[in-house]
Amino acid sequence: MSTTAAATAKLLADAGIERVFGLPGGEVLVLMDELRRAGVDFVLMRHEANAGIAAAVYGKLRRQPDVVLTTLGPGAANLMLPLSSAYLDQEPLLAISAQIPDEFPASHTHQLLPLHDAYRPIARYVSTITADTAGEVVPRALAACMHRPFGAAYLTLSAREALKPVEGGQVGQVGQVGRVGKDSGPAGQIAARELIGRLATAKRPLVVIGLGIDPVNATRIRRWITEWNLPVAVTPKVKGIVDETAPNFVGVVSGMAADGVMCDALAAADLLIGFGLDPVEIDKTWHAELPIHWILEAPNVGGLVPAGTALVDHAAFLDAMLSVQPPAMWPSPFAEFQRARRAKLHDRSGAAGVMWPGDIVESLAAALPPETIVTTDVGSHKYLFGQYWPSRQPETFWMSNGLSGMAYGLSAAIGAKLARPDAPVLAAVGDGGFSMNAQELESADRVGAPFVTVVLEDQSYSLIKLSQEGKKLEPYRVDFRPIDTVMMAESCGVDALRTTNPDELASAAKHAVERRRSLVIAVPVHYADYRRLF
Ligand SMILES: Cc1ncc(C[n+]2csc(CCOP(=O)(O)OP(=O)(O)O)c2C)c(N)n1
Repeated sequence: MSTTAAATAKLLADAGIERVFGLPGGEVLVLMDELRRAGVDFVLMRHEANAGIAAAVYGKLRRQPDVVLTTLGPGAANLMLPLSSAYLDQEPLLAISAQIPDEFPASHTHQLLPLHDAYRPIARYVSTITADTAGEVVPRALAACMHRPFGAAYLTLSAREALKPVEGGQVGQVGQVGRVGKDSGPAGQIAARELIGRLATAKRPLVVIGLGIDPVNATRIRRWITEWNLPVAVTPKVKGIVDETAPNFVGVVSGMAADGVMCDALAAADLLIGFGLDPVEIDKTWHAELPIHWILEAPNVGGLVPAGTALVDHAAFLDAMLSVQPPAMWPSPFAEFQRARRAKLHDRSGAAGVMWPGDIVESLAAALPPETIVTTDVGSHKYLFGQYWPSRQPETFWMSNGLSGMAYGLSAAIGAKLARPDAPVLAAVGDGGFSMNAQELESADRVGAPFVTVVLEDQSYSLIKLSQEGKKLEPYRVDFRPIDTVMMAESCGVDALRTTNPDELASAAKHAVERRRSLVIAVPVHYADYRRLF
């Protein structure tokens, strides 16, 4: 006879889920074992938050929600970060944790937290798995994650309920969880005609592509931008949707390096086209102040749709655009901004004993193939990579930007490498963020997810230090003593080196990728050098 745990495991396996990430407690062992029997691998990690981030990236790359599994109480409490990330960064993530059984005496408060109440505001669907409801609740949770904007669902299953028999062994069948259907009617063509009319008279149009574009439309939007030679900018989370080495690429908007240049470029446009643009990525308020012609396919985070905007099928819209000739020509109207953006990357300070941050990006980009997946953590280095890493292919750049939560980069790299084992993966992290979850290097090595990690060492929370200086505050509690990155990596079983030589950095990274080996490269930088890039 089947149990609730067995039924849950079968439902997940039948939905195409091949891996569950997590960190167990006694209360989830039965479900873990049923997952094993159902052929679903358990990726054991060293912190639930890291497991959740890895699962979300893994799932998004596989175009389905993935699962993070934790124990009750403290393990479940550690899910706040990945569930918040899933909510604000549009990632499909199903979290399942144990919970105290409802039938326990009311006086039993040990490890009892109001988990549903805590996560309901940020999860699309929250429920309890029981013997009676598993067949309905699990598929509903998976589907909720894929309802755009993608997000999180949260389920609990008590250890007692996990063992209960499921009546008749019937739990229903679920197919591969797919995307919710969208309107592909004439709205796309109407929107196309309207925009063509506006483009006919525009001198400085700028297409700004954001998180709301589905990468399945990458080929179409690339064709449109290229054939019409339209100036284009992107937000960090869709870097690679267009080729950033192409001449019509203007830059990355939303708070990265060179943001002043990018904000000036946005203000200089006479037609801003927000293609899937989601303000969740924007740390300033220009999205509400500048007139934007929105081309949205789904609501933005929070269910928000700008007033008067009709949702359109992006594929139908782009097909309509591609069926006509461009209504005008736009010969490099943003050239001055493109030059200013590039110039910052080479405005080196010459500080001794460190590497100029621009050289880190340029040497790695020259050494690694275009299909390399880059993940970043949060801090000054994120601004650097977000603006200057020349992404060339879709879904090759991963950053926490809606939430902007530290400790994302390493975990995201694990999820990315497991989802795309043939792609080289590079994680770029600060020494602050690295010290939050460097122990996951051991997890990565153990589960067969080799990647290159570059740790930009400046012994400070440099982004915060620069902000402190910018506010003319006293230097206060933003520096720390170094923890030896090389020793830390080696203690996790991963090769490591330290260098301030760009050629050595490039060849070490290239060699590690070719040999499919994990490598950590510590690169000393000067925190103040970042100021020159901002
Ligand atoms: C979880 C979390 N805690 C705090 C912050 C605030 N914060 C943003 S950047 C940053 C500094 C990061 O330092 P480091 O990882 O060394 O990177 P760097 O800025 O030096 O490149 C901090 C503390 C955050 N975004 N996320």
